[in-house]
Amino acid sequence: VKHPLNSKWTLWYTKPAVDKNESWADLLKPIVSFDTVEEFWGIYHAVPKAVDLPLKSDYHLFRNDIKPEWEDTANAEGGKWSHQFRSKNIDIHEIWTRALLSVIGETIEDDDQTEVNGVVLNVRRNGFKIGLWTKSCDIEKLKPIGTRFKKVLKLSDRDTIEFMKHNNYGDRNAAPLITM
Ligand code: M7G
Repeated sequence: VKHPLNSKWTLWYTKPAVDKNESWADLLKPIVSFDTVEEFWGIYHAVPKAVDLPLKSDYHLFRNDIKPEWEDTANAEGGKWSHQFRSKNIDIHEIWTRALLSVIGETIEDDDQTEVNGVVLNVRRNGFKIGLWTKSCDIEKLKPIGTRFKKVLKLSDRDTIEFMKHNNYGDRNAAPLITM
């Protein structure tokens, strides 16, 4: 017996660029799609753990046929909640697993919502970053999702998450829409 998820999900991977000529689109590839709990665990055990990924790589898990890009129509009006883990003293494997489960199990959002489009892990020199991508920038919807996201990431009271709209990405002076 297989246990269906509410949506199909696709895992994408961004490999680190080896030279400057490689574009974002050349580096980003879908790996595998699934729509049951059992398929999720099979894939989870088959792919490299977060701790074993190279610097400058990303994992992206996105709903249905949404691409993990600002340009996708499902993302264009939205943004992301994100947190950068500056401490090396975290179990990123466990935290990333919790993030994946909260997204595919939809415990990160209310039952009547599909506000969350996907979740992204960035492996960077200054620490791991996890982003939760949403369909809208509706503050009333984003706040409860953000509260749950902080719990999923096991953040302390001192830690914050920021919500940035995608449409001001690249603008160094842009302020977060919400910090909490
Ligand atoms: P990042 O991986 O989101 O952040 O973006 P970080 O490496 O600063 O932590 C890195 C770069 O990847 C951006 O400056 C863009 O060149 C490219 N990039 C990232 N995203 C998410 C997109 C996207 O959605 N669309 C396009 N066209 N480029 C992107």
